[in-house]
Amino acid sequence: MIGVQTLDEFIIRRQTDFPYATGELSRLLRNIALASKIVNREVNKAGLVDVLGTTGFTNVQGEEVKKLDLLANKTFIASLELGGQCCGVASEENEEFIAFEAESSRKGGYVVAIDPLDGSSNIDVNVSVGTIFSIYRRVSSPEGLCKAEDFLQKGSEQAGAGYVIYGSSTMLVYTTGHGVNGFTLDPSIGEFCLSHPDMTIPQDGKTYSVNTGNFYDFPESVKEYIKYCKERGQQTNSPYSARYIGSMVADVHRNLIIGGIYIYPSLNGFPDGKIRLVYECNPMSFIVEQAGGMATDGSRRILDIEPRELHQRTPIFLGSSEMVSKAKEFFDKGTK
Ligand code: AHM
Ligand code: MG
Repeated sequence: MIGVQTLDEFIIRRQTDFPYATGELSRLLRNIALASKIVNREVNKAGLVDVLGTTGFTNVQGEEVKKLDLLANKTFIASLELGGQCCGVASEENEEFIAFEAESSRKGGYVVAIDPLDGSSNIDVNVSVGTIFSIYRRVSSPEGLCKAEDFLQKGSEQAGAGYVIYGSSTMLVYTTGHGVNGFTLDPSIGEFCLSHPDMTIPQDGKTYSVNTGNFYDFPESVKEYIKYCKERGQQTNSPYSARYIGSMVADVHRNLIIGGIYIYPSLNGFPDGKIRLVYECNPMSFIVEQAGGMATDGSRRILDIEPRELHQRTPIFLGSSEMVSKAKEFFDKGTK
C-alpha cells in the first residue's frame, strides 16, 4: 500500500474483522467493482463512440432502453455469473430474475438486485448517472436454482448495498451494515481508493430534491411540505435550496454529503410513484440509514416493506433525519 487504501485492500481488511466470514461477500463486492470500472469506461467515452441514444426497445417498466442501459446490464450480469458467489440476478432492465445455471455459480450463497444504469435519461446530455446494487443472502436451498423468495426479502435483510456514481469523478459507496464508506476511482491506476471513510449524513440539511414539474399531481401533504421548504427563507434565516438532477444516485449522493432530502412521492394516477423498491429504494435506504439518515414511504420505514413483486414501486422520502421527520409531520397530519 502506497499511502492510499484501495477498495480491494479495504474489503480484505474488513473481512478479517469477522472471524466466520467465508470471503464470498468480499469477492462478490470486488466483482461488482470490477464491472463498474468497465461501465465507467463506456460511460466516459459515450460521446465518442456509437453508444448514445436508444435501442428502439422499451423495458418491462415501459421505458425506452438506452444503448448504455443494455451494455451496463450485460456487463454486471456477466461479471456476477462468472464470479461464482452469486446464484442469480434481478435487474431493473429484465422482466424476470435470472437464475444462473452454470455449475460454478448455481450454488452461490447470494443474489443481487441491480439497477445497472440509474438516471439513464441523463446519459445523452452528459449528466451524472449511476449504478445501484443490493445483495441478499440466499434463503432457498442451494441444491436447486435460486427462487423469487431470494429477491423478495425485506430491505432490512440486505447483506450489503451500494451505488456507483459516474460523475465528475467516479465513486463507489457501499455498506455491509457496518457504516458507509466511499471510494473514488483513480483513473491513472484504475483503482477505487478510500476517499470518504465512515460517511455520515448531516442530521439537518438545506437541500430538497424533488421533480416539481409534477407538483399538481402530488398529494396535498407533499405540496404543503414543499411550500414549507420554499417559505422557510422568508420566515427564518435558513433558506432551503432546490436541487434536482434527475439521477437518484446523484441526488442522494449530494444529500449524503451535505445533507438534504430526496422525494419521489405518489402521483395522481400513480399511487406508488416511480421509484422501484427492490432495485433503488431498498439499497439507497440501507446506505442512508447506515449513514445516520432516514427513509420512509410516508408511513412505513422503507426497509420494513415486504416486497410482493420484483418491479414494485413505492413513494420515497429519504435523507437527513430532521428533514425527513419534518416531512413526515405533514403526512401524519393526514393529507396524504
Ligand atoms: P431510471 O432507473 O429508469 O433511470 O429511473 C429512475 C430515475 C431516478 O434516478 C430519478 O430520480 C428519477 O427516475 C427521475 O424521474 P423524473 O424524470 O420523473 O423526475
Ligand atoms: Mg433507476
